[in-house]
Amino acid sequence: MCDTCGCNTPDNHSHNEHDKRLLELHEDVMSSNEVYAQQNREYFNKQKIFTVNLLSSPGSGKTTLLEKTIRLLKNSVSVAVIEGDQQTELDADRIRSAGANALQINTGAGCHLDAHQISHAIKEIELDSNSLLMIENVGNLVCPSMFNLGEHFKVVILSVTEGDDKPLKYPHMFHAADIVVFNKTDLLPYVDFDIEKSQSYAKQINPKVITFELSAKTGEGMTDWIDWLKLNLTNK
Ligand SMILES: Nc1nc2c(ncn2[C@@H]2O[C@H](COP(=O)(O)OP(=O)(O)OP(=O)(O)O)[C@@H](O)[C@H]2O)c(=O)[nH]1
Ligand SMILES: [Mg+2]
Repeated sequence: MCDTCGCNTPDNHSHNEHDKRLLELHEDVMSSNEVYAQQNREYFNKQKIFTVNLLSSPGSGKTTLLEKTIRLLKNSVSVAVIEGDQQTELDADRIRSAGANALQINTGAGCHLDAHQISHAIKEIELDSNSLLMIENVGNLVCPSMFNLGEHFKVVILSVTEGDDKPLKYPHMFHAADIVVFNKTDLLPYVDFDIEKSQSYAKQINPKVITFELSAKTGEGMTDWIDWLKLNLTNK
């Protein structure tokens, strides 16, 4: 083993060579992910399955937003959820209780879902044509942004307890976002979070981003989010 970097190549290897190998490996992983993502997207388009990928830090309210969305939509559209967590089936159980079909992926040490995992999951879970598929990614604002799953939109959820500076501090995530949902607005009176400032930071990173403000807990502001989903479902 190399004493300098700890890799399994002989200890006299050049570190330029080592860096080059790491770069090649990274490119292989990303290009293989893109192939699966493209296949997933073709499947979603063919079956008219509108697919959103929900990303956020742990606890910002992804599952709560999914539960509320399912309860509001399940009588008019077929909804399924793929849940990504390092461990447990807890979120998938919550989704089933809300009335939707759910499949849990446990990533173990992995910090994100990838398109290959989704390609297996969509074979396992029963998806109807003309339906809505929501994917809850593993909670963190870093790695999930790098992996395209074949989804139509990436939705980043930022809760008002996290600090309004997050778009500037995690620019890759907010650059990848199509939508930013500001959640837990019921807590605004109790925290120092300037929504307008945070929106302007998100638009500074990504001028095309669409934003919603809501409380998944009280339901306030949910109408705009639900209308946006319905509009995209009918356009599929
Ligand atoms: N006050 C308030 N609490 C909320 C809201 N949305 C979610 N919560 C609470 O925030 C906590 C975390 O919510 P979850 O929905 O589990 O968050 P998550 O993003 O799915 O968490 P992970 O899957 O662990 O990343 C729970 O205690 C929720 O009840 C909201 O709009 N307002
Ligand atoms: Mg969750």
